[in-house]
Amino acid sequence: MGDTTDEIVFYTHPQSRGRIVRWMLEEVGQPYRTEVLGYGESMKSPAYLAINPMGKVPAIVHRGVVVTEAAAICSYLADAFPRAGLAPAQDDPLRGSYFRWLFFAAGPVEAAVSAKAFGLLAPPDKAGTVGYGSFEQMADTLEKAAAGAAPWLPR
Ligand SMILES: N[C@@H](CCC(=O)N[C@@H](CS)C(=O)NCC(=O)O)C(=O)O
Repeated sequence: MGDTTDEIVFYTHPQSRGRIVRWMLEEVGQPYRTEVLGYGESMKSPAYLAINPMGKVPAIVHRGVVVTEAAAICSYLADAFPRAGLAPAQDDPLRGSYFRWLFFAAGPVEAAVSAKAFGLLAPPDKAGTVGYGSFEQMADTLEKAAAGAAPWLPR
């Protein structure tokens, strides 16, 4: 930390959500340095906890700033390197749609998929209180958004 150079340092593990960021970094096309951390000790070491107090990957450090959360990192990189053309411009109304689906993936989709994997989905009478509603409602919404939407999600 404290390094304010332009170098992007990427903290990851090959079997992790770091793959999302790796893909984004490759699309951005900027050079970056990868630090592979092991699950357990090295991810929970004081040195890494100083970067991400969650002790989780992915994280990046760029110009002295830490960014964690895969979706936030992708969004940050798209804005930091606009020439890659990976996000709608600041004045493009479609930026609203871009944020909508980015946050939908990081919030309801992520939560519902994790909850389902562990058999912990909220009971139907609590659908109104959880962000994803029901798994089916989330999946149906995503499916409808993605239908015929190549190469981007629709408005
Ligand atoms: N909300 C975070 C989740 C990060 C996360 O849970 N990473 C897992 C790997 S996919 C991790 O580092 N687990 C190690 C641990 O918690 O000890 C994101 O979207 O980036």
